Parts: sequence; structure tokens; C-alpha cells
Amino acid sequence: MSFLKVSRLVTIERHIAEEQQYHPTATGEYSRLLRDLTLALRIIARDVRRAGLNDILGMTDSTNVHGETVKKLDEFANEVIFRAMDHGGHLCVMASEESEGIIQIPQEYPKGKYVLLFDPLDGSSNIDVNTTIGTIFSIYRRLDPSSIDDGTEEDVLQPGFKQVAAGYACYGSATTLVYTSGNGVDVFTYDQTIGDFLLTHEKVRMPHKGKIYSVNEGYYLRWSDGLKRYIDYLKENHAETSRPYTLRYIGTAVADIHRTLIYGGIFMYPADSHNPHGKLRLLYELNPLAMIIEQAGGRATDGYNRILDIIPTHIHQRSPVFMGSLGDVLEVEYYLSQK
Ligand code: P6P
Repeated sequence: MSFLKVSRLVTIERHIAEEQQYHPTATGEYSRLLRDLTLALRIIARDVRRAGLNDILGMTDSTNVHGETVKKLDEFANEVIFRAMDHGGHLCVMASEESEGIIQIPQEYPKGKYVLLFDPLDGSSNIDVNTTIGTIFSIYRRLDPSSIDDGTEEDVLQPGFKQVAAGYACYGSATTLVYTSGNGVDVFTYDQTIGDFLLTHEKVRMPHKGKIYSVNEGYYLRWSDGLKRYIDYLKENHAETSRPYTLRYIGTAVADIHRTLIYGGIFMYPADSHNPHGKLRLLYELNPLAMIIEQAGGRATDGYNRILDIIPTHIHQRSPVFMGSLGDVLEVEYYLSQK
């Protein structure tokens, strides 16, 4: 992993203000949007840290659009983000993993020129066992920047290459916020003694190839022959190409991607005979994570096509994904292309 040594004490708000120079069209509206979003992330981080103590573990009696039982912390995180973001006047519409359709801004509040998509709590199946979980977010400009009306589904269904910014919060041993607005990837670590995120890794760059692969091998028998051959190749003894690779799989995409960003290697959630489109969602999981990985010099595809080029047709559509170090993703694509 390489990143510029950070010698300056920089909060995320100061950093965003400095970055504004790269976005001549950005107004203070964008900075205020991110200020409100980081407030939501700090509140979620607080309650994740106390999850076992404030009766927030366990299930609600509701299920989400995917038929998954919603855990209390999912619902809480979804509500926190909505309430932090609905009244600032920066957004015209939102969409969330936990909400079936688009989320309109309440009529009493002004509509802004941005769109926010989010997975409020990725990895929720890990909540009850104190394992790293995260929040993922993606920001677009609305299609008609002059409009002051409600945003539409078309504003939400934009391809990932049009994202203005993207990032994730990772609630692990520390709370880190990884963010890009198209000018490289910066990592901020939350200092609860001052209640702010401080810049700790600047302009993170991934190694061309890593030594770690991350996939749920429990599904091996369901995979294509090409993918099976790739996984078998990674396990062979060949020191010159760092094989056998190490397997690491946390089961929270944010955590597995964060390790891949910092150490290199490859994360995969492939299609299989039971899930022809894989499991992870394009709009509010893969697009923001793919922007981060590409901005750090990596690559993110569905095995054949760039994730950020996929034209969405449905808010909750899924896609297979292979993302990480450029050399590793190119290598799996070669195996997938061999019949
Ligand atoms: P599996 C968590 O539930 C999640 O949506 C992602 O964060 C994670 O990468 C994936 O599902 C894990 O899925 O099928 O390996 O348990």
C-alpha cells in the first residue's frame, strides 16, 4: 500500500473545502451536503459501538424489499441518514437499500441539485457477532440542474461514471471514512475525543497485484468452470507469482473492499448457478465501491464490463463483481474468457 504521509491536521470539512477548487461548479451546497452526511455517520458509529448495550441488536418484525428480515440497526441507520439529509436543501431525491422505491424530499423542504444513494448498514448479518459493518454512499447531480421540483427515478438510475462523489464508513476497530470526489481516495479516521474525522491516509494507491483473494468459497461448486480454474490457479505453489494467495473473507463488502484497497488483491462476488446476477447491488454498493477502487488505481468489472459503465434499469438491480488490484482483476477476466 502506498499513500502520501499526512503531516497536516485536516478535518474532513476542511478537506472538502480544499477539494472544492477541483469542482468549479460546486457551491457551498456540496460541502454542506457532506457535512450533514458525516453527522449521520457519526451518529450511526456511536450506536454501532453501543449496539449490545442499547437493545438495538436483533431483528425488527419487518422485512425489506429483498425479503430480508430488517435488523434494528439497519432501520435505525436508514432513519438517521434520512433525517439528517431530508431538510438541508441539497438533495432532490434519495434511494436506499432499505426502501423499495425512490425517497422523495418532504414537500415542506427545498429541493437541491444532488442525488444521494446509500446502503445504510452493509453487512448487517454481522451486527450480532460484533464484526465490522459499514455504510456506503453515492452522490450524483440531478439530470436537470435548473429544476427545483421533486427528483425522479431517472435522476437515481444514472450510470456509475456520472457519480460526483462516493465513499463508505467502516465501523471496525476504528471508524474510518473513505471518500473520493474524483481526485483520488482519502481516508479519514474518527476521533471521538474531538467528534471529528481527521485525514489519515491521503491519495491511497493500490499495488498492481496483491496476494489476497476474497470470495465466499462455499459456493465453489456453483461457479463457472473458468472461475473454478482461476481459484485453483491461485492455490498453486508458485513463489514468483506470490501463490498460493491468502484467502480473507469477512462477509461485509465494505470491510473486504477496505482491506483490498489498503493491501491489494481481489474481492469477488460472482454470479453462480443459483444467483445469475450475483448478490451485491449496483447502485448503492458496487458503483460507489468501484469509484473508490478505480480512483486508487484498481479495476472493477462484472467479469467482462466496467461496473461504472453499466446502465441501471432498476434501483435494486444486482451485478456480479470482481474488483481490486488491476493485475488481479485482469487475470480473473482472462480465466472467465476461456470456455
Ligand atoms: P454471503 C452482507 O450481507 C452482504 O450484502 C455484503 O456486505 C457481503 O459482501 C455479502 O452480503 C456476503 O454474502 O453470501 O457471502 O454471505
